[in-house]
Amino acid sequence: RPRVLSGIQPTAGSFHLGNYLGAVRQWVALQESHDAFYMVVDLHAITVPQDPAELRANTRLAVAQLLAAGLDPDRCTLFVQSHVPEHAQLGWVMNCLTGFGEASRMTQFKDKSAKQGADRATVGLFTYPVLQVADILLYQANQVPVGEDQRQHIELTRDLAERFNGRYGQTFTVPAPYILKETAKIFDLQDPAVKMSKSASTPKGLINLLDDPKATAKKVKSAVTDTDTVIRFDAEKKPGVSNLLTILSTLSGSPVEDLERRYEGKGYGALKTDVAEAMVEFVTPFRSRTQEYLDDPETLDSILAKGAEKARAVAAETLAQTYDRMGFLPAK
Ligand code: AQP
Repeated sequence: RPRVLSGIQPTAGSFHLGNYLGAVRQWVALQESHDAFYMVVDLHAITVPQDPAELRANTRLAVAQLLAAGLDPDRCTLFVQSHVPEHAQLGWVMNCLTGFGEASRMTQFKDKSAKQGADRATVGLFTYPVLQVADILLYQANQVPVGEDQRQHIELTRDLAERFNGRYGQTFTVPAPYILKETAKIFDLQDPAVKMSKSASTPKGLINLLDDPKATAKKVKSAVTDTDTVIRFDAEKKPGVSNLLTILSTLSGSPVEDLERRYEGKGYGALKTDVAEAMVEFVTPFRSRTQEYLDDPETLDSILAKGAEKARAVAAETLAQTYDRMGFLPAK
């Protein structure tokens, strides 16, 4: 079975709809056909300041949401990044292989550091994409299921894998991004020109999966559309309507063309009502399943312990081979 690897941050509060449709939904599907490794990336979370108690709670919350979304620990390896020390170890090796200019060209860093102010952004935030390279290469992943915003980081991963292989001999699998066109980028409901994001979106434009379903329905109903009246997919001219069509199509399983036909002659109100309904139908059981996992921290921790053990077996082998290729003396 080909291998996939991906990660998600332990965000305060909840995953948002972009995280779910852009990434986690694919993770659930891929565990059936792939040897799948998924992790909560707490090492990445500390690139911005974190309160320790909150980080701990948010890490459990992230795991609970992944299980509620449908990850099955018998079908995939689910773990927490800091439980596998090889991430930080290979991260250092990759740092030493990355050009400063190369890292400086990462657009996510440019955006995020600009928002935080250059003096407040940490070196960790700067080298975050390089740690991500290590995350992927440790598992010899063939594919990386992510949203469009991660494409540049996967490109960097490919470059560094090829560079290392060229310099020291074939060591790493060169991974490909796995980005579904339809859901590669879910947009802010209030500003459909920008991606839905936990840090950039306005509260009204961001759908958090664990919000009260009534609030979610309200946000959908006040989504920004356009002054036209036709319900048609056109990402450039009708970004708001197209975003709603994408959301409904993915949640309901109906192709966008079928939806266009269904709403012929109908107004935006009808579309919004149905998107709101589909959202409520999805988030209601998601919320209760998440709560069930949170109420049982022992089960959660034992899932993570098993996941870490499986992940470490793979990661340790890759790291040992990497160290050896580079000329580090073996520890006797
Ligand atoms: N709007 C989106 N559309 C499609 N995919 C998205 N992803 C994030 N936003 C969208 C994908 O979700 C996965 C996890 O991303 P993350 O760990 O970076 O989560 P996050 O930090 O909560 O995501 P944000 O909101 O994008 O963070 P900020 O505000 O920091 O920019 C990834 O595969 C990502 O592509």
